[in-house]
Amino acid sequence: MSDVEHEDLGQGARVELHRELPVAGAMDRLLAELPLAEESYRMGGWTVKAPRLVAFHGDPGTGYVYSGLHHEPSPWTPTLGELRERVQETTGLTFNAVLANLYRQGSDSMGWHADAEPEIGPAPADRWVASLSLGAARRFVLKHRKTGERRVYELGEGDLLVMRGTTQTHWRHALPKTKKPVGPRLNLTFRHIVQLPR
Ligand SMILES: O=C(O)CCC(=O)C(=O)O
Repeated sequence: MSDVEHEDLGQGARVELHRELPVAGAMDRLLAELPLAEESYRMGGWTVKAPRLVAFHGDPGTGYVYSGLHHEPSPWTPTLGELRERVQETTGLTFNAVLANLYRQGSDSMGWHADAEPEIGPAPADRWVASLSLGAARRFVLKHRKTGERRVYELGEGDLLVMRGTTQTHWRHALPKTKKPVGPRLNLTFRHIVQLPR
């Protein structure tokens, strides 16, 4: 049984942190299973390479747009399927897609954003995202959109951070670069994608 910490961020935003889920060997297996690839996105008329490698997996029909690009899911791999089960059992939530991000070294990062695409849940209070960390520990930061208030979480191997309620409405999050020597970190954000009428 993992330890769990709950944090009420106000305005209906809630974070839940389950420490040290048993995930031994999962990162090595995922590095062999996932088609992790470089991705580019458009920013102010420029094409920019994302500073990380990415793979998107899920049930059929969970394709959606993030970073300005439409993504179709690859099928679940055996290890992703096992981890989805574990995350669902731990949180009591259901997930039908997962975005994998590989941060190869400290200069790989994720900029400020919220997972607030309508496909994550049209009603903001119903959105939930569970982020499972594997490999090297990195700092994950939440910043309130209006007040700039911050929450910093050191996330290591097996830590599962769940953002619930209106967290994506009032807060943005990022995985900053670090100058410290760090090994690779693989993060899995499990999502519940809702089919929107076309
Ligand atoms: O790597 C992380 O912890 C952050 C991932 C993230 O923000 C995302 O997938 O939206």
